[in-house]
Amino acid sequence: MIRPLKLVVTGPVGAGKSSFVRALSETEAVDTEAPATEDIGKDHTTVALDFGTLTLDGQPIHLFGTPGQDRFDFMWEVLCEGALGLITLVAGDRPADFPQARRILEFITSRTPVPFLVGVTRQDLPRVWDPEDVADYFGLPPQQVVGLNATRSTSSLQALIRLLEVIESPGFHSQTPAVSQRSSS
Ligand SMILES: Nc1nc2c(ncn2[C@@H]2O[C@H](COP(=O)(O)OP(=O)(O)OP(=O)(O)O)[C@@H](O)[C@H]2O)c(=O)[nH]1
Ligand SMILES: [Mg+2]
Repeated sequence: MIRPLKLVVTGPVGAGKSSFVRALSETEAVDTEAPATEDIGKDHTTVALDFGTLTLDGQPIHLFGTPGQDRFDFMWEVLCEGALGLITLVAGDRPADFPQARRILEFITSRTPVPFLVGVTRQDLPRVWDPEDVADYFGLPPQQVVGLNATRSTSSLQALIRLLEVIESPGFHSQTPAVSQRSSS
């Protein structure tokens, strides 16, 4: 049996992590949503993990989604153990959440350097940030940032394929570029 590839999806509250796992999973996705105990702008939030599976070109993939809230940051480390790739989602119409996306990415990649992609969700809505501008924000090459609609399986699959390309190509960042590097580039 081919060993499953472990991939993790993270990002701020409401970025589309659970939607992404649900859109991609060929088995019924496991979610752990519970009523939100603080005002996070929605009723339910992931409190432990999302889990889904799919097979791509014969390769089984195990997809783990993290919670978005800081108070569950211990789960970010637990879920990223042994991960071969990471996708950090951020809602393209919520630039106020970009610093939180950066904090999560830094938290994870400073402990576990891992090839990653940034996914800018809600591309189907008006007035969203382009992936190119988000790449600038993160100080990343444009190939490491992709736009998507996380509620759609074709769009989510394209993002997942891009992550696999990043994993296979040398030369991409597996740690978040320092902020000073960004401003000087
Ligand atoms: N139109 C549109 N809606 C989206 C997209 N991604 C997510 N949503 C919606 O945004 C809301 C939040 O999505 P979730 O998938 O629950 O977000 P999450 O990142 O799992 O949130 P937490 O678990 O609370 O951290 C849901 O109503 C989704 O249907 C997208 O790309 N386009
Ligand atoms: Mg969720």
